[in-house]
Amino acid sequence: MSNTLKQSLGAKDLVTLMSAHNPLSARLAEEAGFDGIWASGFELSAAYGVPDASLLSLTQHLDMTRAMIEQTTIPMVADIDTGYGNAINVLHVVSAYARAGAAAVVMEDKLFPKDTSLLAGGRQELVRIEEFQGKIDAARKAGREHDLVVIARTEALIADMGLDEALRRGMAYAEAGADLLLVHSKRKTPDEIVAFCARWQGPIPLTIVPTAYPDLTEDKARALKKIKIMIYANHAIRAAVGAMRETFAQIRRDRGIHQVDKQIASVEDIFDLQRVPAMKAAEKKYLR
Ligand code: SPV
Ligand code: MG
Repeated sequence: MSNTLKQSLGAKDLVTLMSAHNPLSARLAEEAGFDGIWASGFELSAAYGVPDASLLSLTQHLDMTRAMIEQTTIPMVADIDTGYGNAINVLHVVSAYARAGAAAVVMEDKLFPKDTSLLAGGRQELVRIEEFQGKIDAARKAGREHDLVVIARTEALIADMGLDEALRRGMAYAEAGADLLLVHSKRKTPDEIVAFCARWQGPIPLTIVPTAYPDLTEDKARALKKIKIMIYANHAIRAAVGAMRETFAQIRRDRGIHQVDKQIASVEDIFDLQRVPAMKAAEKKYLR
């Protein structure tokens, strides 16, 4: 089976992914022209109103990822957190995502249950390098039949273990067969990632998540020469929260919907996003 993410990685110098937490947000990301969708664990946790701390089940995340895949045509990159346990869990989990049609999985080297990466004072404990290499090997095996891309993610910088440890882990994960390395940073400026890129001599390209250091634009990422994927990891849910708050507050202020009606998406817009025109065409054809 051909993997459309692999095609994009071959054709483009930088692949951009936008987060989504349901099929509607995934469809909007596709409409905006991103190369793929990031099935974010943080966003889905937030959508359920719970912390991103291994509280959602595999089934909850997998079902939503599958639903998003069914309603979009661009590649889906699934955030599988720690793989829900050890390498045996990974065999089971990655096989399920591959069969659901994910183009790639991102698996991080934190201990299960994890805590979210950008939380000040969060629990950031990493598993041993050998253990994570086994998990990467298991992910590769489980995804091989579907040509799945395996992205190994190190949280060494998130855990304040320093550049040397991040580089050591990155190299070990490349040796274990990861296709790309995601290196995550919580610094407010791009310096740490820029320094990592300068020292990275591994055989695989990098993936970054610039949430904490928004000044690192796509052009700047390209200029670093080592980055192949850029993930905008939580901008769907943050945009949605901002827009809903504003609209709800205005309705309370105005004591009615007369002002907001022209400012928000029309009902017809939602019909289009639901693919109502396609249903109408099908009615003409099949309802007899
Ligand atoms: C996510 O979006 O779930 C991520 C990125 O893994 S972060 O929240 O920054 O850890
Ligand atoms: Mg996540």
